[in-house]
Amino acid sequence: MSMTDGIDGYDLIGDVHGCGATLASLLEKLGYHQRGGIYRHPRRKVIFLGDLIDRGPRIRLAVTIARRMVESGEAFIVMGNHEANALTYTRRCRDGSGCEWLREHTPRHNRIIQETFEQYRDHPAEWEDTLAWFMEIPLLLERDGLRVVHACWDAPLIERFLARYPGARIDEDFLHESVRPDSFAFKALERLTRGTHIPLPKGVEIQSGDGFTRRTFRAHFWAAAPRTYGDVIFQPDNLPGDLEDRQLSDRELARLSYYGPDEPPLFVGHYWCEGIPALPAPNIACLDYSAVKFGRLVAYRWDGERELDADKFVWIRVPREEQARPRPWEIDLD
Ligand SMILES: [Mn+2]
Repeated sequence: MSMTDGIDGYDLIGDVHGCGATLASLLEKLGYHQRGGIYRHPRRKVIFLGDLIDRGPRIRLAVTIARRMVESGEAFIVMGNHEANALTYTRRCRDGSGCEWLREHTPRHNRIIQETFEQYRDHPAEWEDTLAWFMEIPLLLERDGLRVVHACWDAPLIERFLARYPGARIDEDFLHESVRPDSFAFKALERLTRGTHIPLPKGVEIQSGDGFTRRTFRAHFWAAAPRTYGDVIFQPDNLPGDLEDRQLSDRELARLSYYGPDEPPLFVGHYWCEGIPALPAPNIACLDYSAVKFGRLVAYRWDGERELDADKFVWIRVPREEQARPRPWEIDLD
């Protein structure tokens, strides 16, 4: 397949979460070289799957590398739930709406964005400018025969969303609408950047590996005829007891999205997989392998193939030992 701009292909990169030095190492491994503060490849472009910020040690570096590539046409990016969170967390509600911030400043929400705030604390203008850039990031991308979204490609929702936002970019009204659970903006932002969550039965909780207590589980969208929780669960944490065998109710089935095997290749991040990268379906790849939790920062080298190939994953391991981690090389940030 011939591609726009005559390039050979795209290198898709999963959730970076502030692992800026690891990102630089991954780009070098993929054959990108930095000149004048911008990473370039003579015949390829990068697509970032969102979630550049939060959690990791070098958030500003991660954002700067990605943003410079995007703004100079060397890369594309879609919005992750963490960028969406940052936008709503930092916006005051409109008068008469009965709330203070679009995303409530609860202890849980504070904790999620804490690292980002600390690392930008001495750079307030850069943070404001970064938030403005987040507003320009599309929720999805379809290009040269591939599809990209942070968490879930839900075709009916995307069709409605694109009818209102042909460039796939949101605006202020959308953000304000997105905090009302009965709104279309809420449904679209939630499904595209966070995927489908199924509430656990009353009283059941999961103590998750990332330290949070969860009362829902993450469901995937590539099972043709799912019947049980076990048929759709997609997360490292197991369901307690024998809940895997529990039948999905009609209501739960109606909530699920479905992406069939004849659709174009689709790349997502978000689901913090673990271990050696693998393909959940022949036309779907998840590239979030928990880099920030000492997993792998993962890329997929796509050359136009309709059927994906697990040999085309490329990754950098993030070891726990400080000395063994990628060197924190700086691209000139000024
Ligand atoms: Mn993520």
